[in-house]
Order: sequence, then C-alpha cells, then structure tokens
Amino acid sequence: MHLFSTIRHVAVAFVAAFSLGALSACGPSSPDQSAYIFSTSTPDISMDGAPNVDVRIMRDGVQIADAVIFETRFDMEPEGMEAMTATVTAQGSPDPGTYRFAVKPTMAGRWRLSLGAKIQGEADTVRGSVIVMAR
Ligand SMILES: [Cu+2]
Repeated sequence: MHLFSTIRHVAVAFVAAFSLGALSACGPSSPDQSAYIFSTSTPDISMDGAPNVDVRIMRDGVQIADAVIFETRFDMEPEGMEAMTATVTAQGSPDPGTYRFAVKPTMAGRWRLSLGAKIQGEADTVRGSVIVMAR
C-alpha cells in the first residue's frame, strides 16, 4: 500500500514536471494553464481531525463549475518537504465552482494541495494548486 502510494506520487510528480516543460516550450497542444486561477477560501486549517480545504477554479473572472477533479496530492512542498504527503479526500462541491477536500495534515506548517482536472473545452488536464497553513 505504501509502495503503491509512493509510486503514484512519483508518477504525478513526473507528469507535473513534464507539463511544466511543455508549458515553457509553448507546445501547441498544451492547455492555457495560466488562464485558470486556483484559489482557496480556507487558507488556515486546523491540525485536528480532517479539516476541509475549499478550492475555487476561475477563468476570465468566471467560476468553473464543471471541472472533474481526478488527481489530488497534499504535500509540504512550501516548507521544502515535498516528499511529505498526507491524506486528501474529495468531498464534492458545496456550491457550483467550489471543490471541497478533507485533508489530514500530519505536521504544522504550510501545505500544498495540487489538483488535476478535466475541464470542458480543454483537451488536456488542467493543473493548479493552493497553499494552506496548518496550525
Ligand atoms: Cu513536514
């Protein structure tokens, strides 16, 4: 289980790195990642239980309500600990355009929630992340 989880994380990291490379090369088939803004209304979360992180995805000032989130990763990259990951579980949408995730930070500090989504009109996966502070 742990090994599988590690392999999956490595795979996700590789895909992310590849996407960045494609982006800097301005490949014609890569989606316009920079057009999508990922933000959170829950920048501060508790160390207790499984707090919610709410993420909003916007493009051109419009909330994206039809995203299908199929990749999630919660890690301590903002503190230089990218290898430290913790549980993240999708909780659906509390309102259209907001995506909720229950997380279990194992250490106080800044955590990054990275998402990969299928969005209508985009052939490729759209990726983004938000940073929250666990106290
Ligand atoms: Cu850590």
